[in-house]
Amino acid sequence: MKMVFRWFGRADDNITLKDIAQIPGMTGIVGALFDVPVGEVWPLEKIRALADEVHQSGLEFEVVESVNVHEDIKLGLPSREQYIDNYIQTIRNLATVGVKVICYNFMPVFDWLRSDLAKELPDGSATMAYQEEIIKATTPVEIVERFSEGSQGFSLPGWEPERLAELKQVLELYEGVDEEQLFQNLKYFLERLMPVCEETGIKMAIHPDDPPWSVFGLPRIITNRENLVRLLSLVDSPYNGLTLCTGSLGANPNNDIPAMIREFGQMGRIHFIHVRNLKLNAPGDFYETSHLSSDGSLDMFEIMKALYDVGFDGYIRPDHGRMIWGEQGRPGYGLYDRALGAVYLTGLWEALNKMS
Ligand code: DNO
Repeated sequence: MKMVFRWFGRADDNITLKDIAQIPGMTGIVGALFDVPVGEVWPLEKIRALADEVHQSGLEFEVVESVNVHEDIKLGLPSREQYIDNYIQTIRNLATVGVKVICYNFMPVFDWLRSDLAKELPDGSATMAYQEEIIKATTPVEIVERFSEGSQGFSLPGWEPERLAELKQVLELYEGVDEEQLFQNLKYFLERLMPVCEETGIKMAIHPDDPPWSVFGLPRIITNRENLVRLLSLVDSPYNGLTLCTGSLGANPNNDIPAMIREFGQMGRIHFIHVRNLKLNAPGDFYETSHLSSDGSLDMFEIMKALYDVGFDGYIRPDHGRMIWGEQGRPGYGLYDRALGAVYLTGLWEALNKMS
């Protein structure tokens, strides 16, 4: 496995590449161009500049998260053709600088969703939380406002202002789209992409829906084992794979994460994994914890063991961390707690390796 760390770029991160390179065991960053509007081609010169900057710090740049998918593709509108052509050109440009995996998601309108971006825990740290009853009592417009107020001045991944500005119209467009239709639209998208993925060697790795159930009446399909099986069979190619996110899928206690890792890992379809822990209070009520097994509801040893047993050789990153030690950072993406998480996961891996 290769341990990597998400970085938002020099212009929009409180963390430097030097900070990241100093984390023990870190091999590379997970990056993106955040100033290209969703749907447009990522220019080669900009990608190259980012890659050069990362390489100069002694880190690799082999994973992109995310190349976001334009809503017209998810909606299956005729205008999707142009956006898919653009996506394909972006894949080609990313391959040119050595990118191997693209993480993306197919969640209508909203990406990850929380009711609280800074819930205070008894130890004084701050974390992100989700309570279904709060979400149910909040309108989509209010949630967008809450995210922008709670973002500490940072942009939040997946919450692109230009898309959310047209919230009402976009939500209306989804009124006729159910889960079945969304699957068909995903299949269409993947079928168009696969030849160029095979040609360039870039693997597509879909991120699960977070949380893994419908929000605001919108369809969500990347939610459980059965739907993941269906997704992989939409196009049965190793280039159609997964970003297995333990925290997203783990919000539903019926999702057995180690079992999923074993099943999909054996098939060679997990290209990237986000490892994070969370504490489930009740269905639809959770908050994110440190990565440590004993702090949350997920067993990190069992997760790492499943990865180890299937011979996982893809990319792994610590996922959301709490704000600790007085850090003022992008919610979920500070330096300290994620660095602790990374080293903890690397330590579990070392133990598994030496015990085997
Ligand atoms: C949130 C992230 C997501 C993820 C996208 C991938 O913190 O896990 O925004 O990057 O869903 O497309």
